[in-house]
Amino acid sequence: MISFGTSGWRAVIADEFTIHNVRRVAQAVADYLFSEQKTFPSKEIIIGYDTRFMSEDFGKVAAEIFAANGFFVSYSNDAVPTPTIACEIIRRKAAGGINITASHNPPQYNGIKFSPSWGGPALPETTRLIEENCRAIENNPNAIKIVAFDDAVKAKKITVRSFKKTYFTRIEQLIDFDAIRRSKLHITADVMHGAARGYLDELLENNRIPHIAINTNRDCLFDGHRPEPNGEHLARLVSMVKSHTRTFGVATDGDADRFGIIDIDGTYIAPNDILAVLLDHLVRTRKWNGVAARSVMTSSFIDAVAQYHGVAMRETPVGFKYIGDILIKEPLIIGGEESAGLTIRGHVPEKDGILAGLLVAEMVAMSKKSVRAIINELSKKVGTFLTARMNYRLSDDAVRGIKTMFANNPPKTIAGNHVAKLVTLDGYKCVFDSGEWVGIRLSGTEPVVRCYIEAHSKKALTVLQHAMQTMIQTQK
Ligand code: VG1
Ligand code: CO
Repeated sequence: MISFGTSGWRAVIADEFTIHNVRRVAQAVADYLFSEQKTFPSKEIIIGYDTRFMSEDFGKVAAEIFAANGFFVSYSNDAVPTPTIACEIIRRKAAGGINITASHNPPQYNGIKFSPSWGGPALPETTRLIEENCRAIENNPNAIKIVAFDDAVKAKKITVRSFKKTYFTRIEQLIDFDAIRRSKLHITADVMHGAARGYLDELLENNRIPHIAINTNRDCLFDGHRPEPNGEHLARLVSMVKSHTRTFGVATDGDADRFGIIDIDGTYIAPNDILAVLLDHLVRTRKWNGVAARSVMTSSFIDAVAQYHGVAMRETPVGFKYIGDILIKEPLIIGGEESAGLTIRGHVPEKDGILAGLLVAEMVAMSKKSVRAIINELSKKVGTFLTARMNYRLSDDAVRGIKTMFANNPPKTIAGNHVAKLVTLDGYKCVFDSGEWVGIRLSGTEPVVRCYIEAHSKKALTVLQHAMQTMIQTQK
């Protein structure tokens, strides 16, 4: 059973993530393009991969299928960020692209992300058809067409390329590297052994920004933890930033579409806060107006900033595909998610951790203040928003119990707070009269239930955390 979750298909290597299943998915995507989508800009497919175990080999396996199906494949010569693939799909007017990656998941996983010609992560209406094709192929193994990689290269059906140039040009158009250079800010870049190596560090090098890059070697075990740039996994970056003056830390996840920010004093800054301060920064420095977007479990700090500047807000289900879709259709200034994904006007409809880190560096450089100071100043104008996110591994029975409770008898009060609104865009979000809220949903990338909380004070945050903990534990 191959299924696409919040972003792509992910599975444990050698269990479900096998060469055979990669062939199935590639054939299913090829079938989708020919039979369901019918028209696409060209017969070109972009193929990239991350730094995981055998990712480049799985990429070749996919290339062999697309070439045999009559596509011209641009196969990356190295591990490549997901946003770089998005950029290349759009520049080459390709039919789409795939990335062999399991993003921030633990090392045992690999996966496939598919983006159609518009460059953003495929929407559910697309992945549903691909899943159906996968099932049809399972019953008819002859449906898979294959040509040997080297033969296809000789026949010019597959070309091995670097996707760097266009991407670097784009980032250099969007980021004020001169401002960063003039500020004499030093940057420590933690690429977490992932696909930003050779990208984030090279961009800093090419633009003469004093920097140190860490964890640039390939390590398929990612130092023993998943390559997710949150507070738990950036100890080395924190200690480097603490031991150097005027140094700011940026990190990226396994496929470089998420960011992690370590302020100049060595503290980790929540992505929710970054989205809010960046909207303010973009409106003030770029003079942009239009709309901003966030997924449902993301903090309303950005809403408050949007309201302050007269910018309209859009709320989406979880997953960057929905934000990407808004970027294509509306004058988006910035769109983001609490999980540390964002993109801005003029960029691809895909989240980009490299762009995000550099944009925060630009903001710090221009304002000559720490990120914390910028957040505090903004909070004085629009209010304080504190957030928490908890993950629970629950039994199937417990998950069913929670679902049934919210579907049939959603709580009317939680920890004494009256539920004023129940948002059901993705899971359940209970918004209280005060605007504080709690949310609960099933992850589409990991076998966990996620619980999200937003409050206006530390005390309220703790009270709500306990209430949710109790609610979830009584289901076990
Ligand atoms: C998580 C995040 C979501 C993000 C998705 C893909 O999904 O919550 O915001 O878009 O991962 O990120 P879920 O369903 O597990 O909560 V990535 O960097 O893995 O492509
Ligand atoms: Co990612």
